[in-house]
Amino acid sequence: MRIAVLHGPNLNLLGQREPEVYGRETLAGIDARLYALAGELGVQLETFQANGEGALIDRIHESAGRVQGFLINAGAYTHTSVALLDALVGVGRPFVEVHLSNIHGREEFRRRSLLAPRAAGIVMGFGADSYLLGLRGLALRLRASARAAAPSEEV
Ligand code: CA2
Repeated sequence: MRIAVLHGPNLNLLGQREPEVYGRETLAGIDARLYALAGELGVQLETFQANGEGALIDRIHESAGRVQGFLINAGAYTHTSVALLDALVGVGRPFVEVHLSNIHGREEFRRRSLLAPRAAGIVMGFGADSYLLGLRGLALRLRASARAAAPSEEV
């Protein structure tokens, strides 16, 4: 089982700015924790960060053939990008949406996620742990789907 982790705009700044909102952990630190957990779960992982919407969409298209699902923090595109939603839905792989902060406890414009209605699940408000919880949830979901599709095989 292989999962792609996608980090959206400005998340490369993690740990350097706004620690009171987003914590002190760097993106590299989060990725390292995700790789460690993926090892425990027996999942293969790839991670990617981009500030541009097009780069994220290209990555979704390009990686969809080799991964079974996506774990995505789309950053501010969560609230604005129909194109990103279309890409995720278009490739036909389940995705889990994650956020460091609780977007419902912040400004009005952050409370709506365009991705949420099509997400397999959403985890928010636990800082970097949101990613780890989201990865566990996605791996469980993918494993259950694989078992349902091929009950006698080891998945
Ligand atoms: O809480 C989250 O994970 C967000 O997806 C983070 C986005 C924000 O636009 C969403 O509403 C909620 C922002 C990511 C920007 O990250 C920064 C990190 C450090 C310094 C500046 C920005």
